Amino acid sequence: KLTSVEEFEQATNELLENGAKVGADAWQFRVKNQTPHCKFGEQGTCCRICTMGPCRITPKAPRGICGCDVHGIVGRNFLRFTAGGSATHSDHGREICHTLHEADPNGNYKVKDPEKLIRIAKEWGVETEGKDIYDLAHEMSELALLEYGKPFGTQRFLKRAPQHTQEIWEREEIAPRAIDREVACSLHMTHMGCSSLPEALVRQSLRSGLSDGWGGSMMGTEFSDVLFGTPKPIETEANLGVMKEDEVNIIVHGHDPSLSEMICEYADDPEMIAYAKEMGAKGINVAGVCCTSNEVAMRRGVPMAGNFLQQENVVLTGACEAIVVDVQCIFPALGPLSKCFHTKFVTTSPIAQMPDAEYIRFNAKTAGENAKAIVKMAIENFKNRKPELVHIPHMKQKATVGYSFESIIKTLDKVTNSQVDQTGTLMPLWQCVASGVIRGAVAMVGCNNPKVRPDTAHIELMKKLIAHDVIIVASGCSAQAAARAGLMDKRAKDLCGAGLKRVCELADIPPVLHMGSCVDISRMMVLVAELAKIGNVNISQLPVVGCAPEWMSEKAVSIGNYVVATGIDTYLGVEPYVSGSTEVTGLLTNGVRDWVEAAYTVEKDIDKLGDAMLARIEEKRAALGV
Ligand code: BF8
Ligand code: SF4
Repeated sequence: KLTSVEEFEQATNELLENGAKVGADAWQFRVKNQTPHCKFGEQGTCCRICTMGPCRITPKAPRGICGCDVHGIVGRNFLRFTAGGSATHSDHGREICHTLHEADPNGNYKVKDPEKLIRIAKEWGVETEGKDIYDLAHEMSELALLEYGKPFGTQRFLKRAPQHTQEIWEREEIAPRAIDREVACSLHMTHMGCSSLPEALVRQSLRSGLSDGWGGSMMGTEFSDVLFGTPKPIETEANLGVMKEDEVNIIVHGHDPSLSEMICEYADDPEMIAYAKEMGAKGINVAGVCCTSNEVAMRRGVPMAGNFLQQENVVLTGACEAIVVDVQCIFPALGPLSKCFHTKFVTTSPIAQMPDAEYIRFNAKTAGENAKAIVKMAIENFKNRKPELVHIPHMKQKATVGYSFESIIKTLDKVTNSQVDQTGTLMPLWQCVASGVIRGAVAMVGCNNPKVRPDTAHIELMKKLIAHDVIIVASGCSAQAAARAGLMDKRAKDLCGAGLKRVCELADIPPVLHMGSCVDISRMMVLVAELAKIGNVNISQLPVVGCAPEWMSEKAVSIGNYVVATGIDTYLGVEPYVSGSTEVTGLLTNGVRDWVEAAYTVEKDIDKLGDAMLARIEEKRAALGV
């Protein structure tokens, strides 16, 4: 039985009551103070990139002081928004490359998947024969870091795309060069007195997005796998019920597995467990929030406490000894909120420093000591719990996660039958799609957002799609919504149409496959690229679409841009701030199709959004003649 959104909300309400006892604030209250939002902001029609302004476009004032029209202003804002996301994902990728540089057989970070490292090295034309794996790791990390600033050429991983896609990127001049260059170029283009032509701004938005998806994020994913292991199917649990009343609860939150992996290592350390027992707890329980949770769930089966909009809830349980964060999607609210309880709010990165936190600066060289200090701090905090404030909603679901591209291939080999002799490829998946047993696939991704009843869009859309024999690959907070609802439990096959149900049974998979964190949307890019190759079609011909029904962050727009630029139609349930310009809106929802064979659809009505995706999938099938 699925857990319903009503049940999620009931649990949240109980937690808000718990918080009221200690005067805790929460996003549910702050939303009220911020509504209605500024119309200029919502439509993207305010410009504040120079101090002649800020300029706001109205019917009476159709141009800024410099003469820029609304299309230029909206386009520039959109490009800056994208560049923020590309920079963020790619800088996460860069941190991973630095961690790879620290890899040492006797140090904190090891090479857990040497085969994958060798595979990528060969792909990049690096000599591997007779080389020590750690020497190779260091060499590869240096090459990877050069992808951020090399003066010439485009991203190395673009070659993974089908020839046709690569030709489009060349033809349209959107093949991303050095990653930092695309971000800097975007900021340059949007400086006062540079680009105000919507076509130019949207084109650069696509290129900047591509530098993320096929550059920084892809390196983030690939080298995380090299360091921490490539995910394989693994059992875990999801929702707040994974927190334990009688154990030290450490919540890891953020994105970079370099931190969370170390915390998990030390939480498993017998010495630490003994210490926790000495302090009166039965043990140490690590659970996750946001993408870092996806990272450790995919590789270790660490339970998922919740997604973005549940981050305050973990503290509101009164049972969180420490919430340890690195970068991205962390509410600054966690500082003051933790002070209402006994919780330690631990920041660890110079990139994300916040008031009312304990700052333990984490870096690759001292990672072991840092992690140990944090785990110890949490253990020693157990005694400060106020039993009268402990309230853990007993609600959780089982989930099978860990579907990296590699493990999807392995899983598919199980459904291989006599007609399909190509094991180790996506041929079985292609045949399921071509025969219509599976109608298509939807990549469900992105955040949740108070503008949409949280998690409803994710869950309702997934239920609708699987009932129509559409398989789901999910990542980020969307994946966590699915897991908390129970859609990653293999038994969710009973909610599928007959075709998808059969595939779930044969392959022994849930109908919603967890592919990881948001940087791991790069795994989905590899998946569609390989599927197109094996089907001998273009990516844009596949009955596949992307969907971010509750997105909120700049990163999500960067993702949207690379997904569209890869030839995949993308459906949004929240408006990117572009409605103020007919030209920019026209380009994004239609015009870019002439460049990259795909475009955006924005639809706030969730039911209509689902229908639109299903219709698109069927259109693609009809065009393919399957
Ligand atoms: O990168 S889905 S709220 S946690 S931005 Fe953030 Fe959105 Fe969650 Fe991960 Ni992605
Ligand atoms: Fe106004 Fe132009 Fe300056 Fe923007 S760049 S704030 S539109 S004067």
